[in-house]
Amino acid sequence: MSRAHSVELRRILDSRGNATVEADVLTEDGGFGRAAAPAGASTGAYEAVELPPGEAIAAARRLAVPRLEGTVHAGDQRAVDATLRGADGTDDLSEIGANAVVAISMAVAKAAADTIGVPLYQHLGGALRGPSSDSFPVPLGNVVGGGEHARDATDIQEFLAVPVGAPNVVEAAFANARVHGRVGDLFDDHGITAGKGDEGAWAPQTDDATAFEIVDEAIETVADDLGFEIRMGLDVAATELVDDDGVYRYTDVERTPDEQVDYVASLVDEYDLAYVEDPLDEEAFGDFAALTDRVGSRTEICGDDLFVTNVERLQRGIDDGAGNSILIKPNQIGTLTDAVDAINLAVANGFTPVISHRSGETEDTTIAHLAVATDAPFVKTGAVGGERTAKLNELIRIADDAV
Ligand code: 2PG
Ligand code: MG
Repeated sequence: MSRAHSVELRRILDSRGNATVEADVLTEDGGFGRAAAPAGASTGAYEAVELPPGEAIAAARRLAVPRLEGTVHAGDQRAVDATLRGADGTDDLSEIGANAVVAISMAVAKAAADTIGVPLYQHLGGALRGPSSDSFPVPLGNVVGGGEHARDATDIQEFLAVPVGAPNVVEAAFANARVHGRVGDLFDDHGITAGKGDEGAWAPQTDDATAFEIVDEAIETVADDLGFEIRMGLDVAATELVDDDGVYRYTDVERTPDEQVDYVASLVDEYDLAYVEDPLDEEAFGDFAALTDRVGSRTEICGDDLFVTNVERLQRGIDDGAGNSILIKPNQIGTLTDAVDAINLAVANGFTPVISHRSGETEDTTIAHLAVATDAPFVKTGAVGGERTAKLNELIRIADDAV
């Protein structure tokens, strides 16, 4: 194994034009890794703490870098991440900042992979785990969105294309791009103005009901053209809709928690939804359980703000039957080890892990490798836009290695 020789940090631009943290790691044997932290807009209250990048970098240089350089073996990710946690000393990484911590954690993993000359997915998954051509993470493609990701658009944050019948990841990625294109044409045909939101999805000046009809039609047309099944998914991001009194406030309608459960269950039936993320508030374990009880046998009820990639919150969800799926965002919890622990706990308990980007992204492709390494059934990457296609194109390249 090779020790970390140097850890350098800098501020770079993310896809929204905000500053984020990038880390460069060099090992003693010349392995190099570079990674950058993404950032959320609809962040959960229980996420690890992101600091202003300048502060995070200064704190990391003072507290973490001296403990890593010349000391820790880059190939021992668990030891690297324990060192990062020890240097920070808080549960929510508020001393160093989860943005600096996750950038270093991911950059070390890449440097370790480079040192031994293997792809990152192979290093993360253990030497034996490679991609297989018949099992690949299905990309969830964001084709229409609003909420915190776009002004004057839908209340529901993300309408997703889910190409469950695609024969391989290449066909799946192109199917999502095609649905995105078809949706744009349909908005045009209907005279609906649509810009683009933070993740490249159309941000139409219309209501959720119209968006459902248009996405449904686009998916049906593209599925017919391509000859495989594509379904619809949602990220409701309901925490952003709920007020202090617990009522879900949409532009034209209010729903009590019980009505919200009924509404989402009716959407699952009406649109045959394959996936529903954060249909309820981040505190609403009981309502998640009620919804999962009703529709969990035919769709993924995924906790993002609910679980924040945190094993303690996930364990509560498992105990309560709240959801049957967990969104995995490494920056939500801070290290790759924590993210992998959440994936393993999920899989051991029949919960589906979904590896995810953030609305503020960079060209970093770590999540593509993490999805392949852990054999995750889904990866949420967006459908179009350079920082989104960076991940999709990396999945396509990885697929070339498949046996
Ligand atoms: C989400 C994400 C990514 P954000 O809610 O799932 O789509 O958005 O990064 O803004 O939390
Ligand atoms: Mg979400």
